[in-house]
Amino acid sequence: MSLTLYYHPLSSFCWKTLIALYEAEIPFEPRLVNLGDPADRAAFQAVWPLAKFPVLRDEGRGQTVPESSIVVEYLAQHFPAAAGLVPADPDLGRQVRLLDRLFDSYIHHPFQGIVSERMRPEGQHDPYGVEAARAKIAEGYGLIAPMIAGPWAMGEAFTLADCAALPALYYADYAVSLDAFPSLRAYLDRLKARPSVARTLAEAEPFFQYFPLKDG
Ligand SMILES: N[C@@H](CCC(=O)N[C@@H](CS)C(=O)NCC(=O)O)C(=O)O
Repeated sequence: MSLTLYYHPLSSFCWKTLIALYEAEIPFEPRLVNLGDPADRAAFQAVWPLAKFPVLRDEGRGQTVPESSIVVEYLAQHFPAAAGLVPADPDLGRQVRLLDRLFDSYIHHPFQGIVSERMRPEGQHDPYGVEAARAKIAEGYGLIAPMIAGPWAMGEAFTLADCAALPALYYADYAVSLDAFPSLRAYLDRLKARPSVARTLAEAEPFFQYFPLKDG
């Protein structure tokens, strides 16, 4: 098979690309990377030295594509079924990329910081940093909520912005409840019911026991 996705089923940024692949029904070989295994980590580092997933390898075109948003851009560029994920219209395309960036920068990344903090050794915790991250997420919710057109981020079309929204909102809800933002909660519920998303979440389910914030 020409496409290989280096990923982990629990990885939030991998979800963005899995949703895009399932949305467009693009066949690919899933290559689960166990970063805790030194040999597997080294093999992955030979593909992408930063050892951050997702990474898409397209043997047919001889391309290695890192970074979740860039993977979705690549799919939209080369696979007609994925073209609508990043609208060709420059203004619509810019709005989709803006939402993708806002979800990543103001919800997803601060949430990652909270998870990393939870995994620090005793004596190395940073409660001030966690509070700052939580405040940033709440600010992100407030910023983005009025920008969601409905039913999807851009209206009727399902795009990269929705692929980015699901992992950000799904996971951040564990750190800062969406209850104060009913329109975002409703949007997250609609996303969860989307077949590409439901499949992504079902595949993550067996690994969820390893998610550090699952018990609050
Ligand atoms: N900006 C990157 C972020 C990728 C990222 O942070 N991936 C995490 C998993 S969600 C990872 O690889 N973590 C492993 C590590 O940092 O060692 C993207 O959009 O793909």
